[in-house]
Amino acid sequence: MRVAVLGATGLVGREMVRVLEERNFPVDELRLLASPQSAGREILFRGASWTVRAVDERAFDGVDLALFSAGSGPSRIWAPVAAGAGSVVVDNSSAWRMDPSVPLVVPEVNAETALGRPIIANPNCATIQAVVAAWPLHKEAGLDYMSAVTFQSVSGTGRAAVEELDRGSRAALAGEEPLPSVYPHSIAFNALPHIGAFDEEGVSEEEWKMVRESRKIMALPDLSVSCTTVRVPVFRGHSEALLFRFRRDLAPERAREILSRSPGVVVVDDPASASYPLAREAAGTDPVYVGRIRRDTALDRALALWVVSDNLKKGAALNAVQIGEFLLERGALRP
Ligand code: 11C
Repeated sequence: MRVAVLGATGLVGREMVRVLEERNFPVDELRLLASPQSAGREILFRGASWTVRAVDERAFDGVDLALFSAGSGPSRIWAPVAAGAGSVVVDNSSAWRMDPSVPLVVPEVNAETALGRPIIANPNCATIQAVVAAWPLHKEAGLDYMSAVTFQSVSGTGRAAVEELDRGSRAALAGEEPLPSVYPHSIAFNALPHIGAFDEEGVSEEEWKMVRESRKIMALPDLSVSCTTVRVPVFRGHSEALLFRFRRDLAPERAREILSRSPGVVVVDDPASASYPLAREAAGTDPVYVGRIRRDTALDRALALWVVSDNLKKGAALNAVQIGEFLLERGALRP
């Protein structure tokens, strides 16, 4: 199997390489691709050093699976080139997500939609963990409303933001005023209700991703979704306060039982012993952790949950590789 990673030097690209290795994906040749500025860097894979090369028109020749995490602009240019060369593209940018001809895939929810498609979109990290938790409960009780308030780590923005949190925290502790450059305000010891640009109604891009992508992945076009997305001073791992309202009553005990045997989910839910999902414990791990499962204090037939996952793993690289694994299992990749 020839596998390409476009955007190989970015945070998600590097995680893709690690996840391919960790899961023992059958890679015979790994083609690490990036912009010309990043070409020549070396990345370790299975104990050997692989050189990053600049992406060009021939870069995807012979490639079976191309994992993209290079941003929307490069994706729009290179996904058709890779697909034209016969590769299956799994794209982590937002370029193709809402294109009706492109499936938006979370394997635990809608893996089958990926079959036979040249370009497959990997959803936004905050959306993935919400739908992994929502889907098994929807199948039981019929989801009709979802509210989400997110607490998203800086690694969702990229390496410069990780450095900004580190620098800003040190500066603040030294009694200096941290100077932000990535975010409009200092992220150190702060919470910014601002992820992506705001539209004329004041809704942010990240909030629209939660609304639109959840509907598309779960094939629930009429699902009502409320959302506020917030950036918090956490390095890795997104947390979400979710509220699901169902058509039929669903007891918290039953929801816990269903989630405990749902793929990709780990229930951590014993508030009496201060046991609930935490970003620092989720960081570097695969599952979507769910806890604080309880009836909502206001709405009938509604449950409140606390859902945490590593945004670079299940929220990005792992989900993309799992799509590749599903295609491989179904014989939908060449060789
Ligand atoms: C964040 N969710 O945490 C974003 C990162 O559309 O894939 C991922 C952006 C995307 O800032």
